[in-house]
Amino acid sequence: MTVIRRTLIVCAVGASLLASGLASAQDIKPRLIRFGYGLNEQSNQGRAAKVLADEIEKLSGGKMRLRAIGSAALGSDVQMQQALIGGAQEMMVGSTATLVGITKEMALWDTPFLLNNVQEADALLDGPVGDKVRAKLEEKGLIGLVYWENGFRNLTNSKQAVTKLEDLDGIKLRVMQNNVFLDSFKSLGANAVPLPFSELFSALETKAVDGQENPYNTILSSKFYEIQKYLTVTNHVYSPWIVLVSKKWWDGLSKDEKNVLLTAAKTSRDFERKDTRAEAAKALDELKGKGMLVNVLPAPEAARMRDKLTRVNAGIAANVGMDLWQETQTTLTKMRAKK
Ligand code: KDG
Repeated sequence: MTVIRRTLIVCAVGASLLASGLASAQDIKPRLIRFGYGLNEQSNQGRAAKVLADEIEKLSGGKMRLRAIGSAALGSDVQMQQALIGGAQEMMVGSTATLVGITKEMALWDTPFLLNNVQEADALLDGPVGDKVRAKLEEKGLIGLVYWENGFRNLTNSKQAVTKLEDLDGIKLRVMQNNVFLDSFKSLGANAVPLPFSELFSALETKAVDGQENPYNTILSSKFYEIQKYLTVTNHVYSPWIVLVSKKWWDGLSKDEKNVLLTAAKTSRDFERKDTRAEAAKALDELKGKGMLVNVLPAPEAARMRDKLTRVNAGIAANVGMDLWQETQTTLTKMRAKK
């Protein structure tokens, strides 16, 4: 059946339903959702966006349709956050680190070496502490549905293997647009350069910056191995992503529509974490296979890094509020005591 013939049939059915009053125009036209993200379609972020779209279509019976638009085509994280607040875009996923300018409590997730493993990450993010931080977004015009996993961050650069902190001296290191990352890497002696993710590949390619830090999956899916020779395993911070909805748009949804989004978001979260972890387990070998020279920061140097980086903790605690900071530490201490 040709497309034209199929379209004509749909129009005819639609017209008859409208005429019969059996369906309003709204019933036929699905509610469209523009969902922006920064990595490419082949990344863990892109795969989870597709799961989210499929789930929303299934749960709504086709009445809601999410269009996943990757590679920062709708703008950087910061630009998309503003578009959601203004109601010009419905949804996005992006880094919690770039949200600190809107909701200071998000800085909690920038705390160097806060989390030892992904089990702690899931428990904290999906528990009372994570809920409290998400809830702070609402007064700023954003609804945080769920956290996805970006992952533990590691250093890459084009100049030399980083085997001691002094090797970072003078390295132009791209960091996310976030003061904790800026201050952290300045304290390590790097020349920290804040840039949106969408500009990172070209900045590395033109040597505007020498290095960056991201999880293995991003280094792989964004092909940083083509322009970064050295990868130093530091796992210096666990980065979440967060799935956001425009509150202006959210407030116009029915209860059922909100439930569809929340249920689909939770399914996408569970898929994304599983997929991200499976990919990360293989990514290091794949990066070696792509020619990257990988070294693990020696333990004494890692201890020096931890000592230097955790000096930002007092500032983070003051920023997020001592109650939230204390609740976070208590939660982690209790989790670790059970081991
Ligand atoms: O949109 C991409 C960013 O949200 C994400 O990858 C954040 O880790 C990040 C970075 O380095 O910008």
